[in-house]
Amino acid sequence: SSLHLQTYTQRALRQKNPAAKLLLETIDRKQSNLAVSVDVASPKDFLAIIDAVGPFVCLIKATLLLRRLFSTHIDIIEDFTPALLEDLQALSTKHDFVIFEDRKFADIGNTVALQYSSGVHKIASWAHLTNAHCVPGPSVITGLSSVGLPLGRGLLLLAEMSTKGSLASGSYTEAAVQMAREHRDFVVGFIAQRRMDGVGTGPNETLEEEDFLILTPGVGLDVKGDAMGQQYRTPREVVLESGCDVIIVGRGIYGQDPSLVDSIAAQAIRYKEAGWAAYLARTQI
Ligand code: BMP
Repeated sequence: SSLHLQTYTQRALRQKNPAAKLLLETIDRKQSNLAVSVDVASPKDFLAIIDAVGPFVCLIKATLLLRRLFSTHIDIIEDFTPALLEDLQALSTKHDFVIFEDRKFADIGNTVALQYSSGVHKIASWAHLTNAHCVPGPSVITGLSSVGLPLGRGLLLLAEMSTKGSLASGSYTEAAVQMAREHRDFVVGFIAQRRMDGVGTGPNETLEEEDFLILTPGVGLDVKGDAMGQQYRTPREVVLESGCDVIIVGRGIYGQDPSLVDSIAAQAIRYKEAGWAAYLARTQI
């Protein structure tokens, strides 16, 4: 299957899941396949970075709200809505970007349904997309889908990781793709390092055309990795050579000093242009 050789516009028309459709339409409208990952500890920096990069991105990946401030299962407790969420949503409207909460759900169906719908963050009420590890098996999808599908949300499965020594490879990745195929209405794609077409199918098996979105972290133009196992590839390697759809960039854009708003915007433009050039090269072959 070569659906990724089609344009984002053509692919948006065929998408049935509202969150996936919105992402493809946003990429097309803003001519940007850049997502910025905002992993900073201060809410002030968090909002300032998003405001600076907002015009140049299709998607913002948030993590601060959950992983940095709360530990596991505390997010099931009801009663508190951080004003930060309202600010994030206001910026999403102002700059026209999709919100992806990088929650990496990985528990039994009943627990993930609670974590997704309730608790401090009520993720399902504001995040267009979220993601899950495949470790629990298909029940993690069933649980999340019971909450997210009626709200028009979409799920990405972690099929591969960018880190050195990742265990998400080979038969694990194949199982992730099979799980996604069984829940095509809610699972819209993968966090992965390459296109997943035909992964896990036998040599003579033919599949219905499938168009999973591939969102790819581990992207950098200046360095090859960090001191803790992260590995970077360029937008060209990711989008043109590996057929991925969205580049997710964090420190490559906000760098060492999250308060330097002008240089952050300049870096965002640089990555946006690199990602778009790689896409044009891919679709114009
Ligand atoms: P950075 O570009 O600063 O390395 O950030 C990458 C972001 O993507 C981080 O938020 C990290 O948690 C996330 N990520 C990753 O790097 N590799 C994966 O395989 C999956 C991720 O979610």
